[in-house]
Amino acid sequence: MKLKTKLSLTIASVLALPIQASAEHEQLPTIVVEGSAMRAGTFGTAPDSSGLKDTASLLKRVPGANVNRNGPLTGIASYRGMFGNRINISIDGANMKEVGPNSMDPPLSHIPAPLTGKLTVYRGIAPVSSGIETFGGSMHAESKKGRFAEGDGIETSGTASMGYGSVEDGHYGALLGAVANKNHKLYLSGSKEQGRDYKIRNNQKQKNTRYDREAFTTGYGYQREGHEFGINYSNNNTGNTGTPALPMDIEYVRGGLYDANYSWDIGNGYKLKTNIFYQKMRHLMSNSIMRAGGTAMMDAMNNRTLVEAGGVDLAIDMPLFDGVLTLGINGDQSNHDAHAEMTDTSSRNNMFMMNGMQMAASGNTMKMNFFNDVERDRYSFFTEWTGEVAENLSLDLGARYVHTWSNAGMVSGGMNMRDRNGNFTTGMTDRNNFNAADRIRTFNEVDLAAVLRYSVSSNLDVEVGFGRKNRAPTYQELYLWTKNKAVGGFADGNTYLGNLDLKLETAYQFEFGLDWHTDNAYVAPRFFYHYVEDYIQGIDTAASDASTSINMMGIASGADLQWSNIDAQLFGIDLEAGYTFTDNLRLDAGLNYVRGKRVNAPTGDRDLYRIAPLNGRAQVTYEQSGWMGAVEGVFYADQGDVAGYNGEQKTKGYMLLNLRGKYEPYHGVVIGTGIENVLDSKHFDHLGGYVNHNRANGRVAMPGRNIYATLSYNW
Ligand SMILES: [Cu+2]
Repeated sequence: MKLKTKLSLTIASVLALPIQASAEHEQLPTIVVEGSAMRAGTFGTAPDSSGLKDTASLLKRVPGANVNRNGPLTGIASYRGMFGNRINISIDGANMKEVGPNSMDPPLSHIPAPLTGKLTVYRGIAPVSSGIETFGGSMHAESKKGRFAEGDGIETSGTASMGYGSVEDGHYGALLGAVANKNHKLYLSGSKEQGRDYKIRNNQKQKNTRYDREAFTTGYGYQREGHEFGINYSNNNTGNTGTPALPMDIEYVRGGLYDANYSWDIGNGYKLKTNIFYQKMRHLMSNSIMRAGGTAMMDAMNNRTLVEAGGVDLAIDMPLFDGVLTLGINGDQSNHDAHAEMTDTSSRNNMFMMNGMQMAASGNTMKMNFFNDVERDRYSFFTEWTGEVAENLSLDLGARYVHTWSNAGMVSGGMNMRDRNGNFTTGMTDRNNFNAADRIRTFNEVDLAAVLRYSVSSNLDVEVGFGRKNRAPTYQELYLWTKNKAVGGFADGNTYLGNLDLKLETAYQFEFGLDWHTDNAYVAPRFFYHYVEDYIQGIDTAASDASTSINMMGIASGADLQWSNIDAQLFGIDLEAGYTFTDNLRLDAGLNYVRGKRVNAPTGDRDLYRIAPLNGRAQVTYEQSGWMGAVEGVFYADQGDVAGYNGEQKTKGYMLLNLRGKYEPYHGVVIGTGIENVLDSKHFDHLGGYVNHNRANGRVAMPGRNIYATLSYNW
């Protein structure tokens, strides 16, 4: 495709060579933004230190993207106001499922940053080929896997990295080694990260932010003229790790992902790609490892969860007209279980008892399965054509069909409430209703995407895109049978009730982008407008009021909200710009704005929840062969456009100053250092949650000043 070649050539000429050279010795994942003007490495050369452990943190540097941070390792990807399940994320080609019903382990947390090789984000309307439901965007992370040998002999390659951050007294270390010849490759890696509660300002600490994780990956690769095969395993063992924005913390997340892929370049433009994965993970969360759960202050609570999932992808490329036609099928299946235990140790929560009396002095344990035998299966096929329709005019056209089937088993347990006479109620209304209901749900979706790119001149490209994307409700949104806070990391401080009557969401998307670039400057704004039919959001309903209504003394204690369908629109702009002053000195900047509103709201409460305020960043980089230094300013505006329905709190704007440096004393050895939040000021991230999932506690504060140092060696 002529246009694409031209584009990449332009990008290469904008790129100063030292950036490219240093990128290959980067201890960090390379950020690739598909369909974007973002110059490789512009921001990636000096990411913040949290990006050294958590891949999701890197999204803050991607135009339009951000992170909903519920904990140090719990970063939920957000793109243009959409987040969680609305974004398709794959890890090594697998559409991984979370084991935590409250997204304590979002997919990007599976492989730690030091072992992540590449993070790809599709800018604008994601192609249908990039995943099963690419409703709000699509992202792919790939783990590092070493290299095949270039010569005839056996070669080794690898990476070793370590780092320290003062703000949480945190450290990490990672080692990957590969031995390979031209055809075979074996690799093995391991990593460890650990840190304490981070400091805010003046040595105050933010509770429940310590972390502890070990990971390892191993795999084998084979390649021969036209054939490439790989089989990989990645294991995550997260130990006691805080999630301050959620009601509990992580005791552990353990388990692994197996994936195998094969691609065959048949010739004459024909290509075959296949991928298969299997995943099994276990998780335990509780409120007694970092909080007062299990004491007279707070009843003990824990939740044991399990996920088992697998999937298959197959795609064939073939030439058609002046382009490539891709036909593909995808399918995956996941099974979820969550069994909670609550032990009555406190008279403060009034969790079990009535009249302020404790149920049993010794503590009474109640068991309950929130999700039992939940299964969700997706079957999908797609076709996509990418090619040139006229001189300097390229077109991507795609269509995808998805069939989703889900079911949930019978549940047991529930609030052992006593009735007015002091007898335990046996017939919990919520449970009985749920068990009596038909719980099988199916959804059929047709996604369409059309993106037109026109190269007006050697300096200006224009992109126009239209899309229709769908998302079926999650199992949590459908099957949360009694009021609870396990809602996919929503972290708004409310309790929710699921809804078996949910319809799927349909978004109509429009995109308009300009990319102006010369040899030493670029400006690339993107405008977008999304209209979402049946957007799923919490509403105060009769059912939510009635949930767990059998309470003591006949006082209603319903769920705050129930998942329901409304209509919504999201629109905004994200922009990236830069200027190269000399071969050594350049400026890069980004600006993001998104507004999300309910359509036809019955009251004045229109704003959607967890939308990042207007924000931007600018970085001046001085780079010479061997070293670089950068001054970075980050700016977030006040966010006053907050959701009323769930009591979202406003946040104040802030600015951060960061200084970073990097030095390469020998080829492959990189020393990095920097100071973040130089002024040690105290701020609140609008996309963070509330301390202990309680709005009365206010928001989780962001880290104070952090001095960090890293060392890496790549060979
Ligand atoms: Cu959890």
